[in-house]
Amino acid sequence: RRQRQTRASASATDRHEVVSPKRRLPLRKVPGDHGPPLVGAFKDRLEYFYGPGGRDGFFASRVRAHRSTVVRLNMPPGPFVAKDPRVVALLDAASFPVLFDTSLVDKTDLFTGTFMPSTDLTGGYRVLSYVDPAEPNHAPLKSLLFHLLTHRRQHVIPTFREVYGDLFGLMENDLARSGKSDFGNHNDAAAFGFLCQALLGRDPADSPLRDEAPKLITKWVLFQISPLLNLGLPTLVEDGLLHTFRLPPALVKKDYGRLADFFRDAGKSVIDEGERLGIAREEAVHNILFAMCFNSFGGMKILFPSMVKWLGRAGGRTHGRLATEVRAAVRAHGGEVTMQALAEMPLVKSAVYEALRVEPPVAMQYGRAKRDMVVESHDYGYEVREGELLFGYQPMATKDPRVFARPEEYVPDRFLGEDGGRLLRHVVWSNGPETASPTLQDKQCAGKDFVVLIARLLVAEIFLRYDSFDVQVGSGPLGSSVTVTSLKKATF
Ligand code: HEM
Ligand code: 243
Repeated sequence: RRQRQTRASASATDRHEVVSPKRRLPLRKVPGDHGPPLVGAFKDRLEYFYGPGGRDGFFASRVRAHRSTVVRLNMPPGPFVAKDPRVVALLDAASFPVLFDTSLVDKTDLFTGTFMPSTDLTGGYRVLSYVDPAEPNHAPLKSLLFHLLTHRRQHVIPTFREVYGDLFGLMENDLARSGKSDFGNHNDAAAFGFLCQALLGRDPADSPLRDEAPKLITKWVLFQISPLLNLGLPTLVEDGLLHTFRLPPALVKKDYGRLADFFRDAGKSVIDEGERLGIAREEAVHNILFAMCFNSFGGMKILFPSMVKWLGRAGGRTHGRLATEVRAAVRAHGGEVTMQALAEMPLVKSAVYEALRVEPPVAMQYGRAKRDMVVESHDYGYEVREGELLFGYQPMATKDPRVFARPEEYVPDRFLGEDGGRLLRHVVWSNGPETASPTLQDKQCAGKDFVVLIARLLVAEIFLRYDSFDVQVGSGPLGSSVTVTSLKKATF
């Protein structure tokens, strides 16, 4: 049977290397066990959410106990939300990328992990994020989202500058009044306004949604992923309710309807394009809604505070280098932020990649083995059977000490130069290497380039306006909560 197994090596960059005999490593059975039914899942869930080391500690303790970075364990939520919590966890940079190889793993309905939220929350449709590339609607839907992200490309930078310029104006007012300003609240409002104006040419403030969309969306997101979140409620309430049962979709139906009405109207030209691609108008509506509200708004809600946190903590010397670089590049382009000016900001680029490495905004990815195979880590090959669920915890891949020096540190210039560039393929926030682009055949994030662009725009905007700034950081259910405590206006 050895011959019929496929060997998946993660450090592999091409098909040739995947089966390269050079990488034959000693075989090892995946260590760890799932414990008895129900009890094992329950114990792992409690440790994951409420254990002393938190989520990171949960995985690190398994690696220590079994002296292995590929282990069996149960992932939350388990019963009664998920049918089967058992996974083979990939906890290093070498084994993780097997999840990107759609010839080896099936991604059907695995977007949120071991359970899929009710399609009642998405207009009755299985939206693209849950669809495997082998399904016939994957390619048309992904094409539609590429269109959504590119058809108004000339509006992205000016709209971003206008909306996020206003955000910093509001934050300056807060600071003048009370000495601090919460970034998250302002970011929620700005993110949705920016997305709709840039990608659809419509300001939600001038629609029946008024300024309510961020609240409606946040609640709707909660109804989908509450089984995965630590909301800081009393343990018995939170675990006994939110992690054990699904919240009834009927309770957000009205909110969802208002969002759908907005996109049905504001998205007309994108929906038209969907029709040309063979996508029914209603299916396009709900896919556009999901891409804008879950993927894009949800992503910005996690990534932008994370960017501000790591930049803020990086300190004055780094701020000075960034401000110098950004202002020189913008001056060289007639005082405008352009794609060309951004291309001439190597430190900004590196600082963005480094934030995406040190804190990947979406930490967990899943894929089901399509056949018996050997998953290769650095030192061992692990036998995996067809049908087993593979799970990757991305922070342990992108902070693998075998790949990255000082892995836990935010090193803004890490990716500069030739040596830095060689590390980029190990940055995998987008469900693929940073050196690759999403295609119609894979599950790499459709928004990859857009996300990197707007993160660079955020850094550029900050350092055009300010020489330096300070932050206070706390944690929230979806990423960091960041309070800005000073903004030092640009002096050069
Ligand atoms: C897929 C992360 C923004 C659209 C993914 C996946 C990840 C991810 C990890 C893979 C999920 C999986 O299959 O396991 C992020 C992060 C974002 C972001 C961290 C922001 C910070 C966006 C944006 C869009 C988008 C702006 C806009 C269209 C998608 C879509 C997929 C996807 C459509 C599924 C791709 C496919 O089916 O081939 N994203 N994303 N994402 N993302 Fe993003
Ligand atoms: O702790 C966490 O990582 C919380 C986020 C759970 C996300 C569920 C799984 C979603 C998978 C990929 C998502 C990609 C995005 O485009 C944006 C995520 C926005 C989450 C609100």
